[in-house]
Amino acid sequence: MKIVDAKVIVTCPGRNFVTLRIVTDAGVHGLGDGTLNGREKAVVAYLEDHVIPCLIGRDPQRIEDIWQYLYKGAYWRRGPVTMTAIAAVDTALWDIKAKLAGLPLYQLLGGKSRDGLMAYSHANGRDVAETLDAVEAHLAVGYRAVRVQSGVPGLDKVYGIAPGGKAYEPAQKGLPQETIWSTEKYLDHVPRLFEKLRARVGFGPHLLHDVHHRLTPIEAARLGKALEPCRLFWMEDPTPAEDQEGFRLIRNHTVTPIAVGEVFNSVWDCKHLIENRLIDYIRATVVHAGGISHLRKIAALAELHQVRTGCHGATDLSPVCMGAALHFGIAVANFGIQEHMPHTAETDAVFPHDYRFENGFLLPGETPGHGVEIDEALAARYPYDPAYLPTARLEDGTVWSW
Ligand code: GCO
Ligand code: MG
Repeated sequence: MKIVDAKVIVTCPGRNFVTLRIVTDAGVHGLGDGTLNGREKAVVAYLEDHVIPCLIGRDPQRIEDIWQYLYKGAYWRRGPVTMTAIAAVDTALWDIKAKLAGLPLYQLLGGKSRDGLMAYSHANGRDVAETLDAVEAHLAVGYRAVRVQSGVPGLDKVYGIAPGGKAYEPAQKGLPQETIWSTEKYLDHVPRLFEKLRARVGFGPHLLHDVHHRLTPIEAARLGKALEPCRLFWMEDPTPAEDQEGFRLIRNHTVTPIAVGEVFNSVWDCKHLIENRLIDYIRATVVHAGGISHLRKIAALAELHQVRTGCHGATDLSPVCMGAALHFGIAVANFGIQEHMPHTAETDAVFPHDYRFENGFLLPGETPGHGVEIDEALAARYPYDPAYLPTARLEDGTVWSW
């Protein structure tokens, strides 16, 4: 069997997505997500100029061999662009293999380890009152776990908050926006928010919070400690994870569980944190961490250290990634939770899929493959529209992590 064609499809049904479609001489094709928010065209060029020419003529059934060939063969290893491109190929090849077998992908990964994937949604509000209402609305539609972000008094634009109660979408059209950040204002606000929240909803629902890389280790330790009485499911990205020993300092001070890894792209980013038991959940996912093949290795290492998965699932990961992540999550032994930020109706129409949300859980479908397709004619009606994630500065003008 041979790969006879491969094509990159870029579409913007509200936000930009990059999709790789691999075609075989067996009449079967596969899809992989290759979206890297704000840097989409770098992956497109990597695939079109450097990967696709090397794929034509290869046997699509040799998934691991092609993975190793693209990783080792490039000489320049790792990095978000490379690993997203490899992920797109790998996901498409798993899709093809499952279609050839006539099985939903999770059957090839060992079959179901559970009945459904507990999902967490995003509740946000401009102030405490609006945030509390938003959390209740998410619980009312069945979520058992909710990530909570709120506006901070004295700060104009804060990560995770949408203007006017709309669904939050971090990337903005045009050049990157600048936002102003104050750690002091944030640290004063967040513990009070969660105290009020627990008083309102009790301890039944799981509550999560994303710090989004903006604290130093000692500040994160203070926040984790202050939040202990509120028993969070996790505190995410408490500090930039390049400084991995910083997590030991956080760990030494708090039992609030820690989730990290949405910007990781290989097992080498995860190794120290997992082996030293510095985190509880690993957030790497299919599209940015080398595809199903590589994510399985990350999860296997995590399993040895009782770290569970918590795959990134923001709207900048396309339905193709979500479909693949659900097949992975239902099969893997150490699943923890799955992020769920529903896509817009326009995006769902471009990417018809068979996964669904039911009663707080996400469920992959039974269609052979990962169950997500692309309507190319519809996709072509939404041309690429440049958009960037915002940037952040401290109140004195110093560039900070957004
Ligand atoms: C999350 C993430 C996202 C990222 C986004 C960047 O936890 O879902 O932090 O909101 O900011 O995916 O592209
Ligand atoms: Mg996050």
